[in-house]
Amino acid sequence: MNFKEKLTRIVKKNNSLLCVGLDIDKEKIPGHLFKMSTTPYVEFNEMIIDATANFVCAYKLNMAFYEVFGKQGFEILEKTISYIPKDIIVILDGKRNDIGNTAKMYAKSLFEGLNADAVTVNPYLGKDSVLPFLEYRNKCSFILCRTSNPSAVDFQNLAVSNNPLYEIVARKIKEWDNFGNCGAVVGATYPDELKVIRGILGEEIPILIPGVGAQGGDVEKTVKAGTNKDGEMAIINSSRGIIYASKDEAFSEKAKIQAESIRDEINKYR
Ligand code: OMP
Repeated sequence: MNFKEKLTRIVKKNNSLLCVGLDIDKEKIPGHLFKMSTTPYVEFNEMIIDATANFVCAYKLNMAFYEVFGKQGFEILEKTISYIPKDIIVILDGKRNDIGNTAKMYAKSLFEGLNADAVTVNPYLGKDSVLPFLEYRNKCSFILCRTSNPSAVDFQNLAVSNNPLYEIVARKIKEWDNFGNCGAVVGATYPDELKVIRGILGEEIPILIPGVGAQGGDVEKTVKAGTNKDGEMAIINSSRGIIYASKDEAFSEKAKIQAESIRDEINKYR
């Protein structure tokens, strides 16, 4: 089964475009877990997964939040990935890239070593750096197009041949999508740009859209601008807004309520 088939199935099964970001942070994880468990981060992720798995199409693990723990972080990452139900999409978010020879190793480590369904890829080095990721035809490479942070404008909105750079990147993503395994990353905090990018990408290319929740992206505008005409091909991520909804012992119940409520809000506008 390829990535889009897997995505379509889980979107239908859970009636959801929601992606929960498992960005573990020592400062934010409920304190009692450190007293009751020798593996508090794994425990935390497993409880969040148990609570939210019926309301998501994907989980996104940002590598930085695991790499910060060194060897132990890698173990937490592996255990968490293996705990995620097999029909749910796993996105490894490392925004990787380098020259082709090195990019090949990044792609291999994420897709083969860690068995990701999808990854995030930086397009700054151009086509030959992205191609090693696209060799994995059954997976998906989400290419950074218009990020959610305020300083995204520094480069991404610069006019190149009279077009903002993010439009040129969107056209390249469309051009590189020969095997139906390209996606784009566009922040929910810029719905106008998101709409333009959806127009360039057409109906079939999935967009990973982070920025609702803690970063304040508007759910209605995001859904209307980012989905295709069938209300699909968008994966809308919230990390802190869901997993850290509460720091008390009922944290996973609160995360569940939050995930269900965002899932339903997204569906209202599809
Ligand atoms: P919250 O702001 O806590 O919901 O987390 C957002 C997650 O999405 C983090 O893991 C970010 O690194 C990631 N992200 C963005 O916030 N903005 C982007 O433009 C791109 C990403 C990403 O590629 O996932």
